[in-house]
Amino acid sequence: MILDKSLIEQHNQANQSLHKKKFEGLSAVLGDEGHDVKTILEKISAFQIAIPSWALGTGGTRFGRFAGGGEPRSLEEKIEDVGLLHALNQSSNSISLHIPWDIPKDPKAITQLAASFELGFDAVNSNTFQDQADQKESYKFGSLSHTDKSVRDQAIQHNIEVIRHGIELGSKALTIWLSDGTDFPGQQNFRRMFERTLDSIQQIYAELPADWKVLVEYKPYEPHFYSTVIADWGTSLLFCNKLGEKAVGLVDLGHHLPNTNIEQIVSRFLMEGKLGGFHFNDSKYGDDDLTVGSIKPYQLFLIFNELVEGMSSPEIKNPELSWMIDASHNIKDPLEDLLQSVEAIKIAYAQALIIDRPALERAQAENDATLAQEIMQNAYRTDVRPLLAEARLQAGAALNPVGFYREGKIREQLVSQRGAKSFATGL
Ligand code: LRH
Ligand code: MN
Repeated sequence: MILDKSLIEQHNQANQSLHKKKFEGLSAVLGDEGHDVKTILEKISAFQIAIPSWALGTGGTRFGRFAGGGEPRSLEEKIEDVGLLHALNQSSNSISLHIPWDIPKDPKAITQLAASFELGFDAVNSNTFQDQADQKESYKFGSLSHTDKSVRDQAIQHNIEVIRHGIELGSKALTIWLSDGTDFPGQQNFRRMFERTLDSIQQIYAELPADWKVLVEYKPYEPHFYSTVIADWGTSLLFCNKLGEKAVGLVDLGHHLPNTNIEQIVSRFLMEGKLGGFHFNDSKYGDDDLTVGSIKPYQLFLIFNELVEGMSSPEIKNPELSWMIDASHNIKDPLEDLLQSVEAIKIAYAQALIIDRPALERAQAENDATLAQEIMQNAYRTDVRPLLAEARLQAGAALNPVGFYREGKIREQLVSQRGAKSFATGL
């Protein structure tokens, strides 16, 4: 669906006066606190988040899936939906594809269609966690770590094929999330599984173009429930250091055991110059893939505090990061959910940008934990949403994307175009 920009102007007209009051009030306060609001707005506008091609339809669990209707039936319609999100928030200018769920049959046409929506392609994702209908070897007992060389070779070839698709689309990174693992003690030798996996990824690494990265995503469990080859950040970093400078870690917020200090993991990866990017989502228990900031918004703020501190520090030499969402929508409208997630990520970024860093460093030097918390939470408890809205307004996007989406009855229009039972590939 191509959005008529004049509708966005009408929406902004109707919401302008209240927005102006909030924005001018906040800008005055931030100015008094010594912040350069113009620079903050530029940073907020420049911050773009990639949308996962596998999260534009309704997700589900093994217990059920409740389709919401009007889902994209093809990669072309998925690009249209991401184009719609980007038109509403001017903050989602790329798509992360998952192969083979979204194979670009005509890469030239797909790239042109994406460009017509001002979209590009972020990391491409391989998939050796499912058996495809026409597949010769099964991944039941693993893929890149499999005991059988012919299975490993098949998985290696798949990843090389994914790189080729990415090159045709202008992507610059391959994401490897390896589901390989075991369900029972004694089922496999941990060291041999690691060594086979390293050898396999080294063969994939050798096929990476000079300006590409491989993002090594870790996850503690699921689909295996006793061990996972790449289970935690330490193992991801081990692989990255053994593979080479193109290999960097991918932090999926849902891939941590309860109460893990993720912000410290981010600080460690940054310190080593090995932080490649994020799969943003939120969770209360496991890899729940919920709306970003819906459960633990303070943790997200603390993660962005490490990012802003690290990325502005001359000591840190870290490559450019891939900012991506990885979510699954069981009950919410997928597009509303993604709009809320992008907003939550940018809220955490903006809050981290207004932390009084010199004062915080002084409090840290004086071991004044009380003052440090006051400084951190002054930023966290500042409603920065008028900054995001102003950045959208200046970029020609909607002051209130979810409000516009509902007022415009966008889902109803998609259902009338695509039908109530249309089904999107993905999770
Ligand atoms: C695994 C994961 C991975 C994707 C998949 C869709 O849980 O986070 O990033 O390949 O979700
Ligand atoms: Mn992920």
